[in-house]
Amino acid sequence: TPRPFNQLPGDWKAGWFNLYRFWQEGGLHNLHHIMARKFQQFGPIYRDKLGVYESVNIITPRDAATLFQAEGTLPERFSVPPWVAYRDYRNKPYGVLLKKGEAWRSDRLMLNKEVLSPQVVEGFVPLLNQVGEDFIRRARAQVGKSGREYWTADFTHELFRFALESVCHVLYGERLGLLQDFVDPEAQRFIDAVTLMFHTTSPMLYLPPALLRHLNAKTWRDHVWAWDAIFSQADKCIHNVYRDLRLQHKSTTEYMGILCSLIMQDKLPLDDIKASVTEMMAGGVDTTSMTLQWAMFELARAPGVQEQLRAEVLAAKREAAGDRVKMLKTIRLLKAAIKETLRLHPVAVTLQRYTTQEVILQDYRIPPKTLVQVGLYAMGRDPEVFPKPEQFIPQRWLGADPKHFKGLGFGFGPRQCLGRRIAELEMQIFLMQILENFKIETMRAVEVGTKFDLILIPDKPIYLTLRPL
Ligand code: HEM
Ligand code: 2DC
Repeated sequence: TPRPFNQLPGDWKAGWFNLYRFWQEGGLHNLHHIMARKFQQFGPIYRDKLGVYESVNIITPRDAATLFQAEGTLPERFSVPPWVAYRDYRNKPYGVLLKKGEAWRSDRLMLNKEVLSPQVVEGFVPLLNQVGEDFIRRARAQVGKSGREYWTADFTHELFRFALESVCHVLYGERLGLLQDFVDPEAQRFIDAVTLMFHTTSPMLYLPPALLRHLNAKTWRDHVWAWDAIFSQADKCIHNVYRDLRLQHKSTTEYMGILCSLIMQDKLPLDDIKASVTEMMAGGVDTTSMTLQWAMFELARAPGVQEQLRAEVLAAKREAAGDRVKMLKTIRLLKAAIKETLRLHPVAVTLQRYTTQEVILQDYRIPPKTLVQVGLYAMGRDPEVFPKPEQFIPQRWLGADPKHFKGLGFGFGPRQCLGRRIAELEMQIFLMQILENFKIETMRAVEVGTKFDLILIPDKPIYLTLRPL
């Protein structure tokens, strides 16, 4: 018979002490390492408590499968307290990110049709392709300016602008012009606000929202400033589209973007549309840009793999006569390389679900309403799950071994990442274009680690070189 819940291993009895030690050890930026260490210490399941939040942590694909297969139709994840506290403080509506129950489900089903469904998603390809082409043009201009045959830089900010330009093109059907020499200071402010919002979330992650609202600490004030900037900029973009639509400045023949479709469908109240579109605009900056940066870094360190990908892309291009939609159907290795990047460098350190019924994990009975976390970072680097985990081997995703509940970078099921298809297409198209035009290089000796800043990011700047082929 399965073992009782209270026999789970772990040092969960001292929640506040844990939180204190966490601060002391600089754990704030090392959540992923601390989790990996606890799996080493306690085995594949442990119980934990930080501040007021208790959780059960798992690492095997098998347990992840058990958890997700029992999640039901209204899955709930850990809802980030400072994000909730901000919306309550400013009286802002929740979007799908923070909604629960039926309210979440009805919004999410409407959004899925416009953001995830295969027919609609195909329409994003030309929009994302255009932004990618501008990045290539800009990179060539930078090579020209450098007076050398290449462009070496820390691409963080270039990629932030690329990512925001991309997500806004599909959301609003309009270009912001972030890949030109002159960058609108308001758009730049938005980018900085999203980074600051993530950065100020992590120190407040395990404090209860009620406490947060009474806190007048600098972190909270910065956090409020950041969300204010995010909401006001998104509001301007949304308002512009709304106005153009009413004045019929928009042609109705071509695809006009996600927001237009949502407004014209008229099935969601405008406030709910605005809340979720704002979340998508903010969610579309650091996520794809950091993943692309890691992907280029890994490809630079594995020139053999890079050549294989380039060969695949060039062959696909010849076969499809340059048609991107057709190309996207044949670039299996490139898609695997993105999965491999997210294995080593997941954006989310964990996936979480509240159980709704009893589940058995590692032969322990987990009661309903327990927060269970899948240690995504730890799983990606566990040699039991991925042999030679430290090596970047996209082919492992194409082989015969089972991939069951291993590729979880975007989460799972009805609550998985809403921006998944946008993110995947954006990254596939970007990498195709880079591989067609440039060789990616880096100084091989430099080791780059990972830092938890709510999302996982590089712990030092990554310098990459783009060299025209
Ligand atoms: C949720 C990852 C890009 C918007 C999530 C979740 C993960 C994730 C792991 C939680 C899923 C779960 O609990 O099962 C990523 C990664 C990205 C990315 C790895 C890029 C490499 C984006 C983009 C957008 C976006 C581009 C916006 C267009 C969202 C939203 C949610 C979400 C709104 C909450 C969905 C809900 O609760 O219904 N993402 N994301 N993400 N993501 Fe992403
Ligand atoms: C952070 O312990 C660590 O995709 C916590 O685009 C558990 C946790 C809960 C929710 C996760 C969060 C972590 C990391 C960032 C995620 C978030 C859900 C969505 C969000 C993974 C793992 C993200 C980055 C969204 C953000 C949209 C937002 C800017 C409006």
